[in-house]
Amino acid sequence: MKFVDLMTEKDDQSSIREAIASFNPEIIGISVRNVDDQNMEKPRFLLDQVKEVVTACRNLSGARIVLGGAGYSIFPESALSYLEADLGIQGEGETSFPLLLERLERDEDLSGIPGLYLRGSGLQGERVFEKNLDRFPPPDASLSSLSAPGKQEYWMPLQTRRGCPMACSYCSTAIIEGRSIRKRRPDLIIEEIASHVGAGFQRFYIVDNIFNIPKDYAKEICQKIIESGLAISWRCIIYPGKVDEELIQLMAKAGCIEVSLGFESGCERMLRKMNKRYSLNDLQRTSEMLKDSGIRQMGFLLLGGPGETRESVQESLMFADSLNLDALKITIGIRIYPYTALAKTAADEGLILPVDNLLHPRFYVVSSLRDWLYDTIRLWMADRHHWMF
Ligand code: B12
Repeated sequence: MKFVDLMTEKDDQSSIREAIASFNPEIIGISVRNVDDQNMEKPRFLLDQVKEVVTACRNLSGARIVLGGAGYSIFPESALSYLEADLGIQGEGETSFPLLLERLERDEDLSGIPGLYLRGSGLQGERVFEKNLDRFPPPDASLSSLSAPGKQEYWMPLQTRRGCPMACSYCSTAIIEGRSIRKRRPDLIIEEIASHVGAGFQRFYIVDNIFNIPKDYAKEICQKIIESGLAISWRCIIYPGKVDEELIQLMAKAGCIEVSLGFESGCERMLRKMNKRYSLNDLQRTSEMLKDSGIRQMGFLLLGGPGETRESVQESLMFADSLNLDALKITIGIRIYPYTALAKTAADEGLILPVDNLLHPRFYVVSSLRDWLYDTIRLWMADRHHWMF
């Protein structure tokens, strides 16, 4: 087996050529993380780069090509057909991929494999969200192609739980990870961190879609990191409001130095429209607690969605100003993902056809606000250097 990290390789084509020549693989798995960059003004569709990778593999080898990854999982059928790979696994790879390899090796029928798609024949087996994540081995650090000198700078990804019970109107996470929360045992997480620390890594990015739900579990992880004495720094994504003083203090003590705070709007009415389960008061409070504990906060605004008006935008910008943000990322127009409330609204309003597979990015923006939004945000950003979009 060989692992090729095209994010760090200088030349995709020669890396693929060398890897294939070195051991003549029977199966090639490709992880498709991003389909596009969610940027409405100058959208970048990233699957054409992936297609080049698929084509290179095809030209150099007779191996079957299997797709997977977060981006792929949102569009299991359309991405498979666009990329012209052979198979794809939607969602978790740990159970289905080995099962697929086993069946292929024995030349057996592939039906029933959870989340498996065959190009042209669709889904082969209903998806399963594994309840016991501790059954899975931790990521094999030896497969990482990271070279020693960069270790100190690198934010090693770390996952503590999967699934999201929230139902934000525009979000695709439930399609990727499911709605039920599945947690890993905290002592196993500490073991994983310790092994990375042993290999020279000190910085971690907790890639859970939301770190602070459930709150008690988040506290337990922080507590265990503190008890372990591991001197690490980490960042994570938190859901506003679902925090208390104790959690924020524990996070700071455990090494959390920055959180992403996707509050998305500073208008109470818009928060309800997005199906957010926090209020502006909750947000204010979260931001204050973070400031008091010395954790940096990176805010996110998502402007132009259903119900947005000039007034609600102004409210959001003023509200963002009132928080203690170290940085703010503003997104204008919301990328429409399949099976979301936003997709339904967009179809009802005739903005997209109900049959659109949405693989090529489509954005929701209140059309009368589009140009005004860009002008307004540029104006506000002129003297706010910590804002970006
Ligand atoms: C954490 C996260 C981030 C962090 C990343 C931190 C880091 N150092 O990695 C931050 C906040 C920085 C970030 C930024 C962005 N992100 Co982001 N992010 C996520 C999130 C929440 C989790 C990703 C993750 O690491 N999961 C944990 C790992 C273990 O899971 P996984 O990679 O999916 O792998 C599993 C399976 O997919 C499968 N699998 C994976 N590969 C393969 C391969 C094969 C062959 C098989 C069989 C299976 C398989 O098995 C694995 C284990 O079960 C996802 C949403 C989500 N819930 O997945 C969005 C997500 C990936 N991000 C997304 C986007 C768009 C972005 C940004 C472009 C946003 C922006 N406008 O700036 C940037 C781009 C950053 C970049 N350079 O890529 C989108 C991508 C969709 C799209 N439209 O392309 C997602 C899906 C969110 C969404 N909107 O739906 N992100």
